[in-house]
Amino acid sequence: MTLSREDIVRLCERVEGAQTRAYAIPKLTNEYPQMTIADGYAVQNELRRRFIAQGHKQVGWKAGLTSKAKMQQMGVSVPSIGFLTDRMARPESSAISTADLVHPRVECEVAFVMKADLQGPGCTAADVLAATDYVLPAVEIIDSRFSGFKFDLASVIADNGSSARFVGGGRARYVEDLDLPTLGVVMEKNGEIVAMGAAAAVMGHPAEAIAMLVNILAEMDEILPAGSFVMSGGITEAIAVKPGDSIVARFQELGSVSMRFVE
Ligand code: OOG
Ligand code: MG
Repeated sequence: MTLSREDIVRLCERVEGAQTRAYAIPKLTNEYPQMTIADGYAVQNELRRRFIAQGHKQVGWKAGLTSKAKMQQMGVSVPSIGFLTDRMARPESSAISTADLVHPRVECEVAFVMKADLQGPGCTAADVLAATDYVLPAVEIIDSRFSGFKFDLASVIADNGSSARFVGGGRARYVEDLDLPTLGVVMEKNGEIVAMGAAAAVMGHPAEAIAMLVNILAEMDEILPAGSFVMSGGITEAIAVKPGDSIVARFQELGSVSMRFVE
């Protein structure tokens, strides 16, 4: 780590301001070029601590940058994790305001709900599947707070992996009844197909992304508790949305998730 405790608090306040008041900020590495991934997680952890102190409830975690499409789109090469809270959840079919977002984009993900605690290091996809209660389709609304989408991994991790909103829906299924990697997804915006893919795009199997997440948590002395809602990462690239747009994500075997965006 290169950041002092003062730097961490300072950067956390900067990210918190950008997230809660919806404005863009320059990537943190402009000012702190030595920032490492560990520094990014130190800022993210400080943000999580502050949100929880303000009464937000953590509901789970997300893996990000787990598909080649996303890594190429974002110009990074290692996945990341971020935390999810009750304030980020939105109901299915709802109208989602963009007034409190900077540059929202949507992506299709498979979400896992866990029935047993998981602990790394050494967590495998098989461990994840054994600890999974069920999976359901989800759309994540990510919102990078960095101007012009110019960022690097340390900055995006500090910004909690661009987490902003998420919507779960469709049909919950047991993993043993599905062939997850071959599940197809199609994203429609205003009735037109804008992205499609198969869940294998996420590290060959979305459970691999959850295993990776558990192993990253272990480095921070954290476990993935039973009951957690975990998003395994965008299957396709993220699609920009603006007020007036309506989105339907159709998942083979899992049903669909829809929402519309308003001012
Ligand atoms: C980082 C968030 C990545 C995913 O599913 O890959 C992510 C970003 O693209 O801003 O959530
Ligand atoms: Mg995502």
